[in-house]
Amino acid sequence: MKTGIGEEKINEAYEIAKEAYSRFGVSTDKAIGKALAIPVSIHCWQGDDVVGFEGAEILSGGGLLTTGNYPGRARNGDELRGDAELAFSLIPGKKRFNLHAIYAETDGEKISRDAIEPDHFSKWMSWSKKKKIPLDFNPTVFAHPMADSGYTLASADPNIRAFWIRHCKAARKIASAFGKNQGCPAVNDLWIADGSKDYPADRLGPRRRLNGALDEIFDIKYPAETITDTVECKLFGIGSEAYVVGSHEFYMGYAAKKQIKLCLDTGHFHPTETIADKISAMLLFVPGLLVHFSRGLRWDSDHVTTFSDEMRDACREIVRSGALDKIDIALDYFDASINRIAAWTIGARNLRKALLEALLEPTRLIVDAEKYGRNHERLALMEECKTLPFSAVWDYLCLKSKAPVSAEWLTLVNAYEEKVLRKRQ
Ligand code: RNT
Ligand code: ZN
Repeated sequence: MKTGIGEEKINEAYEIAKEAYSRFGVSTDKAIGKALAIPVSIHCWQGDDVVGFEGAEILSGGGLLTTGNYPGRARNGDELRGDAELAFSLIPGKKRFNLHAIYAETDGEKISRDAIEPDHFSKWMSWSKKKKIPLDFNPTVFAHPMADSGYTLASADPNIRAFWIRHCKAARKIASAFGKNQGCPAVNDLWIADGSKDYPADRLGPRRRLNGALDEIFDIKYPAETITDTVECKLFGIGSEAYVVGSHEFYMGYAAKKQIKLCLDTGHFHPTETIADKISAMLLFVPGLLVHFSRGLRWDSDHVTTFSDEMRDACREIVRSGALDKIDIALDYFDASINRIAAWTIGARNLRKALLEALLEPTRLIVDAEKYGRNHERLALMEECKTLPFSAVWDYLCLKSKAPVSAEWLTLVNAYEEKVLRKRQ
């Protein structure tokens, strides 16, 4: 496969593209600058199949499932950081790195989840500072004996509830320490799997308990410059097909009540329902959003995100909302059947591509057509945009930001697989 494209050709194609977009009043240079500046939070858990460093061999519980057994899963912090660094070099634009509580590094000491401290993430924090990659965080409220009943923060057992409240408080403390260390807030996303496989008789009780538990967790105040709190809703999971305590309506209400951000995960709604239309609606009632880009294939299967209509629509809505500063953008999927660095790279490059495409939309022209009732013009412009020379702008963005152009990055991933990943067996 010949992947290299000469710099001259890229520049030439870009000049033609630039002219084509300018006819619609769009500056490609500006769009590139903006697209590169949007932080994309890359999830650490694609690198090791959501196993973490607590000694587990596979992901179990929480209704999450990784399948496949491609060689080269990262087995410790150093491997995960090394793999992530290669991915970072292949993904253009601003990046963050998203950790889960199970990625604490405790030097072999067994620390209970409710007793983890910022110190257990000191390696992550110094790496983050050195690489200038800010961190985000998540409490891990699954894959643990205290979660075996299927209920955690909504459990009827006060001991179980208290344990997870302590864990979530510890997570917020850690996130806030990240924020202090990196000079910008760490997003701390709270997601729990609580729910029931079959129809419950009492839907209200668990929700009332979750509401109370969350109040205890969020009543501790941290400076907004250090932490951004978000809560993530879900429709169903494996083992919680009939009922999920933290549903969309539940967290929509909760986030509005507490004035914290709501996390919309693209895989967490009915299969025909997409999140694009939810963005503008929710922005009126909460201080902001976190979007988890994932890809459900028939169910919330967490496949690697593709450059799909769903992703492109969501990015367009994020950009059109004019609220980029209030929307945190993250990836959330895990595929153990393919090279994991490629999985990161494919998903993250797609997301950056979709953001660039959204920024290249001649939104003003389209909105004007709509405003004056010229809806044929609105439709015509939307359709014309689809065949503008977008790929030339994308290639140029990669070239300018020193990321590999086109499929060039595959050579680097394949070489690393040979040299490093295949030796991990
Ligand atoms: C699960 C949620 C959640 C997790 C991560 C690992 O359905 O999407 O965000 O994927 O916390
Ligand atoms: Zn998610």
